[in-house]
Amino acid sequence: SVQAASRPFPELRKELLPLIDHLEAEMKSTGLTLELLVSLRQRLKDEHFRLAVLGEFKRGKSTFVNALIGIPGLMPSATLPCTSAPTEVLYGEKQRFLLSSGNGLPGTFQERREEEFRKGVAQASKQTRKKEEAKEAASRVPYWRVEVPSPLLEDAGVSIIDTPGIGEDHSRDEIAKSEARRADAAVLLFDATQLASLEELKWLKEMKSKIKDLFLVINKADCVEEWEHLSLIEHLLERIRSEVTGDFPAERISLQSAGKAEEALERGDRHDPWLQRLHELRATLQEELLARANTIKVTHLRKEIRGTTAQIRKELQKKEKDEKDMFQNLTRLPKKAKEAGKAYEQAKRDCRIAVNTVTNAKRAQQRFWEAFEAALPEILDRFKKRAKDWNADKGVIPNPKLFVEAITPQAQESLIREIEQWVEAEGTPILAEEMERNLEAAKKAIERVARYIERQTGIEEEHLTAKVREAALRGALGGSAVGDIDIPEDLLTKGIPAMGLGYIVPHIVLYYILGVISGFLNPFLLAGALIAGIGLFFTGGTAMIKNKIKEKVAEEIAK
Ligand SMILES: Nc1nc2c(ncn2[C@@H]2O[C@H](COP(=O)(O)OP(=O)(O)OP(=O)(O)O)[C@@H](O)[C@H]2O)c(=O)[nH]1
Ligand SMILES: [Mg+2]
Repeated sequence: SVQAASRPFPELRKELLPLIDHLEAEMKSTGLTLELLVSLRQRLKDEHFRLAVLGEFKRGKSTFVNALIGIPGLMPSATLPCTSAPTEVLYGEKQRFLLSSGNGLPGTFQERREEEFRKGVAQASKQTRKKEEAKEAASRVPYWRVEVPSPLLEDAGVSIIDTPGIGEDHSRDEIAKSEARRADAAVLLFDATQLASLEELKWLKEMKSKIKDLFLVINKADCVEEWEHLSLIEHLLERIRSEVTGDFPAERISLQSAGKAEEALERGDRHDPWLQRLHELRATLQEELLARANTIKVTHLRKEIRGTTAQIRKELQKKEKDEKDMFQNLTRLPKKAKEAGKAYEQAKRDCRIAVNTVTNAKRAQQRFWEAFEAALPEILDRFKKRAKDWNADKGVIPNPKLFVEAITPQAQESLIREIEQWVEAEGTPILAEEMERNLEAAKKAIERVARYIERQTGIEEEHLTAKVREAALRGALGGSAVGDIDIPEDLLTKGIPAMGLGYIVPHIVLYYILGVISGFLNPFLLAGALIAGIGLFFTGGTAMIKNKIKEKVAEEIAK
């Protein structure tokens, strides 16, 4: 829970870090990206209340940092030339020296040896004479971080930044300014022996709006007489109020001796008045900083954590769903494959049945035709006997069309009756006998293939059937009148073939269309074509038989 904004930030951090570790362990097992947590942890660890220690060169900044955190000699001081790189001191479980490759940005630090730090931080940097080059030069300056196991830092959740002196060199000025801007609060050090130079006041005037919380320290107070102390504070306050900020609070000016405090620390003299004085300042700073750390840092962090957890939750949910789906699919897969294989085999078998139906239909046609040819002379004999004046011209009739014209209407009727009688008595049973055997099976096979195709393509059978039926029926039944001899439709389409026309043809067209649309399984494209073949037999077949009859009759008559 990140509820309590009133709780100190370090406390919150202490609570949150193990939570993040836990979350990270949980997430590791899911294989999710950990970047979010890594960066959150980094931010959490790096999110310090930054207190910058600023001042002109040799004001005792490094000494002050050492005394404040209670580790004498940590920051190299009294060195010539002077502090050249900013150094951030913060809490760590053990003392470590780290160098940043990215201007002090989180995650850019690498551990170095202490000697390297000591040498590096005090190294004389090349003077930047031109102001234009200062920014660029400042960005190239190394950035150090020192981690120390100081409970003071841990408790306060503060990092203290030792900066290069101002008013000395353009690039150092840039560094100091950028640290002042980055900081949440700053301590500006003055020298009691040369209080408030014009340069210092000018700098402060320029930076006052950029520095969030300012504390002033008159350092090296041990170098002036005690009776001067109060007037020094008053003097500085007056100048600040008249030249920088009219309402600067008096409590924010403190008189110190960092040098003496550091010495007392070295001696282990906890009752040293300078050290006591410093502790008082530290308490004030801590109080103020903690209040701000809570309101600023916690709010900031809350937002970040909320964002991160929301994102993690989303990722987890997605992952969970994916896994569930995948698992379900995996468990279903063998069954599905088996089913698919079975269905495919069945559909193939069904197609074969349909093909057989075509073959049988052809045989039926063949047998029908043979029987008709055999019966035709007899039919015509009967016709001739009944209709004596059937041929008005009595000449040779060269083709079926002329045959129709040659015979009288009564003769036509008579012939039709003769043929009708034969088809009814002899022809239909031949067709029926051949078709009956396979039609039921074909019907069922086609139904199954339909369902299979429907499942595979997702196209609803009904949807297409309605559209196709009309066209199919038009194609199948449209040409029922054959020439002028109108053989009644039900004569040939009666019975089983009629069933075939009514049922199979629309389906056949449907499957053919489905086969073409889907084109996904060649066997079914083939099946579509084969089934379409049955349809062609039923549509063209009947017409063909009718035409053949007409021709045969004409031929016979013409003889
Ligand atoms: N007498 C006295 N000397 C001090 C005090 N604080 C620092 N010094 C001395 O002042 C000199 C400069 O101290 P540093 O701490 O290096 O000062 P700085 O501001 O860090 O200097 P740069 O980093 O070079 O700008 C050293 O010789 C210190 O011993 C103090 O309170 N009293
Ligand atoms: Mg220094």
